[in-house]
Amino acid sequence: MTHSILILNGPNLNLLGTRQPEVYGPTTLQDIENLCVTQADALGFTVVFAQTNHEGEMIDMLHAARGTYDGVILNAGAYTHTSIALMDAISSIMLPVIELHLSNIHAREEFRQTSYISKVCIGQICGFGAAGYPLAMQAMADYLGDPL
Ligand code: CA2
Repeated sequence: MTHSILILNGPNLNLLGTRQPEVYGPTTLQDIENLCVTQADALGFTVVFAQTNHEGEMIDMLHAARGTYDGVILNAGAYTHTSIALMDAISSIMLPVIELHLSNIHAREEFRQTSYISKVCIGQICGFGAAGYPLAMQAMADYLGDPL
């Protein structure tokens, strides 16, 4: 058996590398997916990488994750700062969820310094750009331990 994880990306992250590279860098979401696949091979994980621009779809995907994946790495984008529904979905699924951000949300505008989801996630990684994704995968591997 191997661990299976979902890496879920939220609104506007499909635009990475194509607009505002001065804010979020030149890396595209496809580049990040490639990094994650490489890290999954190194960790012996099965990984599914997904993105949605829709809050309800993100919640549906989290509900469906229960029973399918061992953990979730979530870059919820701006829904991080707005969505109690997302917080409720995370707490309902009884799976370890790692909150991930490319940027250091604590060093940005005040409205980005609030996260509704931090309290229901096992931890947060932010500020390391695309490198945060493999870091989060390593953290999930450490949290899950050896597969049965
Ligand atoms: O730093 C992160 O990963 C964020 O989750 C990114 C979100 C932002 O709303 C969060 O506060 C922090 C935004 C992603 C938007 O990405 C864009 C990429 C290219 C052009 C415009 C937006």
